[in-house]
Amino acid sequence: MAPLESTTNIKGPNYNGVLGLVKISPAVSQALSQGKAVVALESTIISHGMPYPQNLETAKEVEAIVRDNGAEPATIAILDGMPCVGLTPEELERLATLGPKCQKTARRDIAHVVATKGNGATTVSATMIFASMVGIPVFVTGGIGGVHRHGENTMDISSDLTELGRTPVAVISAGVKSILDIPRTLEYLETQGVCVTAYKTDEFPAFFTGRSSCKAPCRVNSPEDCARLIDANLNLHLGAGILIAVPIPEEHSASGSLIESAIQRSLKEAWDKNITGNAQTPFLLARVNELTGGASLASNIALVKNNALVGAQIATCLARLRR
Ligand code: PSU
Ligand code: MN
Repeated sequence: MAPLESTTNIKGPNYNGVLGLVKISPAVSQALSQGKAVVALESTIISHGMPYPQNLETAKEVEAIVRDNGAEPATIAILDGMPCVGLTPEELERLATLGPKCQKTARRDIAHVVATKGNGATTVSATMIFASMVGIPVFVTGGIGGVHRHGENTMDISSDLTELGRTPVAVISAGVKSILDIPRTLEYLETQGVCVTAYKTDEFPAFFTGRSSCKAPCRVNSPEDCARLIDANLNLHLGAGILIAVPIPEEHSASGSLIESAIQRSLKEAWDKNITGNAQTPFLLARVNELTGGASLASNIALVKNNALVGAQIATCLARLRR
């Protein structure tokens, strides 16, 4: 029998006591030690959220937008069992080509992926954990998971929501997709004590469109407003995260009725095929894209890039505030 050895090395920088359990790229490590702005990015959106090669192109463009706006991008994934914060171009390419062969990794999956030296694409929940561990308070994604439709019966509620309740990272997203139950998602976030705020609007955005008919609990009007909110949350040690919901730019917003009918059909197919659990979100995303002839993917890419721009501006303001 092979001798038992630890699955994580003990070398590397020691941010917040992480002691090499996590590999931090030299660029991210330098930015963190100098108090510069860093933006965390997730990897399930690359592996399961978009097809190749658009996933790789988008991931690279998003990193470039973050850099051009004064912050260091830190894409987070688990490679060969090692949680990585900041990927090399080769690592990013590997993740994108592996695609759904990577394990979709939420909080519950992390220990298993590390122990088996697997490749894990981190969801919002798992990405928040590693961002928080190394001291990155700002994280950009496309959309977060939520309470699924009929979630009151299936209990399918994304662990993104409980993570937001327990990990002090601000997540910049385009709100919650209408494949989910938006009013119940907002209720659940309230129960979890998560500050939910909409960016330059009173309405909580619904990913492909800026409109959900749900009023956002609060509103912010600038990156400075967001930075002050994050700073207050950290100073008070409230412990929970913040959701900053940025509406998709009007010119990229998809036709509401086209998307809605594709969503309805995809939901029915998922139900008929009994696609449940963590397979449901990737199935719905891919099906809605097929049924809209790629229109939903184009909107998805546009909103992620816009979130990256806003997120970098917020991270830059926050770094100035906390220096
Ligand atoms: N919504 C999207 N694109 C995505 C996801 C959600 O528009 O890629 C991914 C994110 O990684 C999110 C995860 O954290 O799906 C939620 O999965 P689930 O619903 O199984 O919790
Ligand atoms: Mn689920």
